[in-house]
Amino acid sequence: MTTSNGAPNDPRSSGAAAVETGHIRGVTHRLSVIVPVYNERNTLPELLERVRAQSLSWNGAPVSLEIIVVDDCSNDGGVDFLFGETGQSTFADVRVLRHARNRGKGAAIRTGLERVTGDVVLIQDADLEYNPDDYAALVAPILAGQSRVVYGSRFLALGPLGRPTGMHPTNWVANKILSWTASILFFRSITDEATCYKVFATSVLPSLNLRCERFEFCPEVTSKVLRRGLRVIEVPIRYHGRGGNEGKKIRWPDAFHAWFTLVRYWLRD
Ligand SMILES: Nc1nc2c(ncn2[C@@H]2O[C@H](COP(=O)(O)OP(=O)(O)OP(=O)(O)O)[C@@H](O)[C@H]2O)c(=O)[nH]1
Ligand SMILES: [Mg+2]
Repeated sequence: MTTSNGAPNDPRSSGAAAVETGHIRGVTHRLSVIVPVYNERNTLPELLERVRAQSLSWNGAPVSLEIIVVDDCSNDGGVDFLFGETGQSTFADVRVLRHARNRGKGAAIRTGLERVTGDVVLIQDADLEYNPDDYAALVAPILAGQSRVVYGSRFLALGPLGRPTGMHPTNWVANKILSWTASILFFRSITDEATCYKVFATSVLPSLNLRCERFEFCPEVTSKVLRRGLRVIEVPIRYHGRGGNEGKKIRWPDAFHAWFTLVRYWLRD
C-alpha cells in the first residue's frame, strides 16, 4: 500500500517495528496525524487533501504518514465522504474512528492516541487555520533527537505583541495569558501554549496519563510535559485564524477552563 506521496503506509506492515525501533535507531519513521473532527464539513475535505499531499523524508528515507480521523459524532454529514457505498474507507491511508456521542476534542485525541502506530504523533485540527506544509519543520527536532516535544508557535516570528492573521483580539489576549501563565509557573519560555500543532515522540504520551475531555487537552499536556522537565522546542508556523461564523467552536469559558487546568496540573499531577 502506498500513500499519495509514495511512502509505504500499511500500519500492519512496519508500524510496530517503527514504534519499537524507529525513534531509537533512526531507521524508519512514521508520523501519525490525529485529526479531531466535530462538524467540519466545509474544511475537512481540503484539509485531508493537504495532509495527504505531505511528502516527508528523513536522512534520505521516507517518513510514512498515518492519518487518524476521530469523528466526535458529527451531525453535519461532513465525514460521509470518507466512506464508500459499502461502508469501507474511501482513502486507504486514512483511518476513521467514531464516537457514539459527542465527547469533545480532548476525548477525540485520546481515542486517536490509543490507536497510533507511528513513532511521532502530531495533532491536526480539522479546520484550515494551520498549514500542513509546516510538518517537516515540526517533526525535524524530534527525528534529530533534539527533543521529544515540539510546539508550532504562531507568535515566534511576530515578536511579543504581534497578532497572527485572523486571530481575534480577544483570542490573542487569551492566548497570551495562557502562554505567560505556563512560562511563569514553570520558569520556561513558552510563546504559544494553546497551539494546535503539538508534536510528540510517541513514547512520551503514555506517561502523561491524559484525562482531558474538551479543550483542556492543550493545558493538560503543557503542564504535565513541563512538570516532567521535558524540553519543548518551539518552531515558527503559519496561521490563518477563523471566526465563530466560520465554524470556530472554542469560547471564552474554554479559556478560563484552560487557565485553571494549567494551574491544576502545576499544583498536582
Ligand atoms: N472531536 C471533537 N472535536 C472538536 C469538538 N469541538 C471542536 N473540535 C475540533 O477541534 C478543533 C479545534 O476547534 P476550533 O473551534 O477551531 O478551536 P481552536 O481555537 O482552533 O481550538 P484549539 O486548536 O484547541 O486551540 C477542530 O478540528 C474542531 O473540529 C468536539 O466537541 N469534539
Ligand atoms: Mg481551529
